[in-house]
Amino acid sequence: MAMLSFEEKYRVRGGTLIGGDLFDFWVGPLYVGFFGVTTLFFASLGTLLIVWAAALGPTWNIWRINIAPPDLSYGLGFAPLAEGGLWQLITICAIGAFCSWALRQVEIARKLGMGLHVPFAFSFAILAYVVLVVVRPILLGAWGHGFPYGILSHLDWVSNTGYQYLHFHYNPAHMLAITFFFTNALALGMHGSLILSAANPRKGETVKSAEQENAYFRDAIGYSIGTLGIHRLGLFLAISASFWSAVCILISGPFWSRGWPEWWSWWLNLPIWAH
Ligand code: 07D
Ligand code: 07D
Ligand code: U10
Repeated sequence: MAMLSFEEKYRVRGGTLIGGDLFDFWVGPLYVGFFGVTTLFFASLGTLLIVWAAALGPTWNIWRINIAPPDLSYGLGFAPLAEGGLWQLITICAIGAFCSWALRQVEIARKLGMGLHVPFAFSFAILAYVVLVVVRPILLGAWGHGFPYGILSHLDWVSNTGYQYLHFHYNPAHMLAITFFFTNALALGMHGSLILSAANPRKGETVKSAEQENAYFRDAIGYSIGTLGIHRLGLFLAISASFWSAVCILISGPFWSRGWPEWWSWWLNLPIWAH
C-alpha cells in the first residue's frame, strides 16, 4: 500500500491543543496544525533575521558568519539591533520555533492515540538550549553570556568558556553527561546490530524471534533487558545526557566560579586524611 493511502486511515480530526479545526489539515505528507504555522512563522522570521545579521557582518563565508550576543555592559537589557539586539530577537524566534515544534509533536501524538514520549524527549534538548541562552545568562546578569550564533564562533565560545574554568573535564556534571552520551552510543550500537542480526537474515534463512534476541545477551553477558526495556533504557540515557549537560553549564559560573579541578579539594579535605 502506498504510504499516502495508508496514512489516510489515520488522518482524523481533533486532538488539537488550541483553535479546534483551525489549520487541522495536511500538506502532502506533513501535518500543518496551529503549531505548524507558528513553527513556520518563527523559523522563517528567525532565518530572515539571521540573514539580516549576517549581511551586517564582514563576511558571507558560511563558516565564519558570527552573530554575537550583546556586550556584557548591556546586562539584561535590550541592545541596539546591530549590537546584539538581532541575537536577542533570533533567540526569541528559536525558542518560539522549538516550543512550537514540540507542541506540534504533542498534537500529532494525540491524533494517533500515542504516548507523549517524543515531545517529552525533545523537550530535554530545548531545556539544554534554554539553559545556555536564557537561564545561565540571567543568573550571571547579562545576555552576553549566551553563545554566539555561528558555525565556528560557537565552537570558540565552548572552548573559551571551558578554559575559563581551567579544565572543564573536571566538572562532575560534565563527566556524567559525557558518560551518558557514550553509553547512549553503546546502547544504540548494541540495539541496532542486534535487531539487524535477527530481523534481516541472509537469503533463504528465517527471521529470528525475540526469544533468540534475549538468549543472545543471556548467553553473552548473563542478562537481557528485553525488547521493550532497551527502548526505555535508550530514552533514559538520551534525556539524561541532555539533562546533565544542562546542569554542567548551569553550575559553571552561577554556582562555581573557580577552576573545576579545585572543586575536588573536598576530597583532599575529608577528615579521614587528617592525622
Ligand atoms: C544530526 C540532527 C540534525 C541537525 C543538524 C544541525 C543548523 C545550524 C545555521 C549556517 C546532532 C543543523 C544546523 C540549523 C546552521 C547557520 C546559520 C543533530 C543532528 C545537522 N549547535 N557543536 C555542530 C548547533 C551548541 C558543538 C554541528 C545548534 C552549544 C561542538 C552543527 C545548536 C554547544 C560541535 C551544530 C548548537 C555546542 C558542534 C553539528 C543549538 C554544546 C562540533 C550538530 C540551537 C551543545 C559540530 C562545526 C549535530 C561541528 C557541532 C548546531 C549548540 C558544541 C552546525 C543548532 C553551544 C563542540 N553544532 N553546540 O550534528 O562540526 O547535532 O561544528 O543549541 O564539533 Mg553545536
Ligand atoms: C544545546 C542543542 C539543542 C538543540 C535544539 C534543536 C535546529 C533545527 C533544522 C535540521 C545539548 C536545534 C534545531 C536549529 C535544525 C533542521 C531542518 C544540546 C543542545 C533545541 N566535552 N563542554 C558539553 C564533551 C570539553 C564545554 C555537552 C566531550 C573541553 C562547555 C557534552 C568532550 C572543554 C560546554 C559535552 C568535551 C569543554 C560543554 C554538549 C571530550 C572545551 C557546554 C552536549 C571527549 C575546552 C555544553 C548544555 C549538549 C553543555 C558542553 C561533551 C570536552 C567545554 C556533555 C565528549 C574540555 C563550555 N560537552 N568540553 O549539551 O553542557 O547537548 O551545554 O573531550 O556548554 Mg564539553
Ligand atoms: C525512528 C524510529 C523508527 C522508525 C523511524 C524513526 C526514530 C520504530 C518506524 C525516525 C528516524 C529516521 C527517519 C532516521 C533519520 C533521522 C535523523 C538522523 C535525525 C535528523 C533528521 C533530519 C536532519 C531531518 C530534519 C527534517 C525536518 C525537521 C523536516 C523539515 C520540514 C520542514 C521545514 C517543514 C516543517 C513543517 C511544518 C512546520 C508544518 C507543515 C507546513 C507545511 C506543509 C508548509 C505549508 C505551510 C502552510 C500551509 C501554513 C502557512 C504558514 C504561515 C501562514 C506562516 C508563514 C510565515 C512567514 C513569515 C512566511 O524509532 O522505528 O521507523 O522512522
